[in-house]
Amino acid sequence: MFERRMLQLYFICGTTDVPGGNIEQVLKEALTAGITMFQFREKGDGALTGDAKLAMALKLKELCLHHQVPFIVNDDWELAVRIAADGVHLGQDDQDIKEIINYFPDKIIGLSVSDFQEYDRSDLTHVDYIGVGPVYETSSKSDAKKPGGIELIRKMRLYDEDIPIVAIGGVTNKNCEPILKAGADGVSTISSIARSSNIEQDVKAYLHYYQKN
Ligand code: TZP
Ligand code: MG
Repeated sequence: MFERRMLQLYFICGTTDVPGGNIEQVLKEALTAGITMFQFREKGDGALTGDAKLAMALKLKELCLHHQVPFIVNDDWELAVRIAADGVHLGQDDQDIKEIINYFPDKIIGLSVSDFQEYDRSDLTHVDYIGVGPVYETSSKSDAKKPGGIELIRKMRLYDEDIPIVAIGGVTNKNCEPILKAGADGVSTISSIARSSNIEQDVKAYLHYYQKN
């Protein structure tokens, strides 16, 4: 069951996002340090497929379960159903949520929204949170749209005062404060954790912003 605070530090990762390739080790460290949600986003050149992807998803789900952190699958809703993940995150061009909602009773559903046109054409009936971005430039998504900056978050929050928002794209623990002040409930990141040389320190620096507010 979704809770808004789960969005505070939402780590997204696939095997190809990790230099050296040890996603399990990275996730273990990130969970121990206090991430609040995890999304398995296995895509792009060299990504695992088939049984190897399934086996990795099961291992990562197990790690999340141990830390009581929701495990979300990006795009691949059939995999999410098959392994009884805590939820699925879909993009604008992925499966229509209405058609699969019956497979996700009481599960978490996230949707990517990069601008107001996308917001307007999205049916948010079953959506628990929206991922809004990119806020800043990102090198983790090849087809990312133009960054909308803090203004995108501020305007989205005014546009919908209630929907849980997690900001994405180029976020680090050095630039997250204005994003949260602009009305995001949390931030999501790939590279600032996957490529961190000190995951514990970097995760704690993010969480610090919630402790002081
Ligand atoms: N959607 C919009 S930007 C992005 C996704 C998946 C990539 C975010 O990666 P990073 O490394 O945190 O900029
Ligand atoms: Mg997608």
